[in-house]
Amino acid sequence: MLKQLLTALAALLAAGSFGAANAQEVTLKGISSFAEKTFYSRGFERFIDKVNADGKGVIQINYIGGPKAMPPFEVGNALKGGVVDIANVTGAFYTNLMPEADAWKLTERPMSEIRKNGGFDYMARLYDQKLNAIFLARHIDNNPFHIYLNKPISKIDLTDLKLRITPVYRDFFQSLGATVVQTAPGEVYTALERGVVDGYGWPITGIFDLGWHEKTKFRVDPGFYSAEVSVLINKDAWNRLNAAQKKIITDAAAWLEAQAPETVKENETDIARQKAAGIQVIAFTGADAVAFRSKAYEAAWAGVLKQSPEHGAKLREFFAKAK
Ligand code: 173
Repeated sequence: MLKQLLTALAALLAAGSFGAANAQEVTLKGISSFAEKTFYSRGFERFIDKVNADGKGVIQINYIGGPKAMPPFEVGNALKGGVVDIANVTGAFYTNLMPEADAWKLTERPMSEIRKNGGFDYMARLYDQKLNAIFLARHIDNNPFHIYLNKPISKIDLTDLKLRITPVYRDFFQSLGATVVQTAPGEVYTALERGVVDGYGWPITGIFDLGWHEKTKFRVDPGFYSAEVSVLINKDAWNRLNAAQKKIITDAAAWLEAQAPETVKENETDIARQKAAGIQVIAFTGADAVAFRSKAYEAAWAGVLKQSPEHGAKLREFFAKAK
């Protein structure tokens, strides 16, 4: 009798008709706004490997790929509409939907603190309202941006220079007199090669991934801000998950975000690699460095406040260094 019951139960489970849809393995469609296997995709790829290992028979992520599959500035829209379920993307790439997301670059406190001081919850509400999404994990932090140039500068002035940007750098570079042109990362190499731009903004890591070191003469120090790349999930996709599926995702997300401080080691590796590649450092030091960095933050916060006065003021309280 018991044996018969168990056989019947096994048949039901195999047919997926037991416990309705909840017992079935769910597959989420995942996309990265950075090229596959390059620095800013690697954390997401580790996250996918973990979910797919821990989630066998429960939840899986089908990794569609990077910008070859979808233009990076479209990823926010695709996530919002549920065209993709889970995305690796930085706030600057979806400012069309949520200008406040670009303020992540201005955090001067660790994410562990921002998750406690109300800043994370404040942002989470904006992700809910504006992007129909849940912010799972920031895997890039402590990773400064820099100006890379092919023409030297001797003072903090970018007049007569044409620089490749994303929203990350716009206000700061323009405040220093630069002419700016926005491109996806995939277009930077060609823009440099053709002399369409005299330089570009990019973090300290990753310029080797797409070969830009071949077309880069100078890096300007110090760096500024803290690059943010994060894993987001569409809210409807999230709401369809059962408790076990959600747990696999949230555990992997916490695991991934906990690794973000290790970005610092990669910063050091790429600084050495840039030096070995012959990239010269134009260093502003002392009071110049202080002025350079405070200009960077002032210009960016002014930009955030202009686009979103109320939320911007709150975010500044949560994100900026305590005075
Ligand atoms: O320069 C960029 O494309 C950009 O905005 C960015 C943001 C985070 C990480 C790497 C690049």
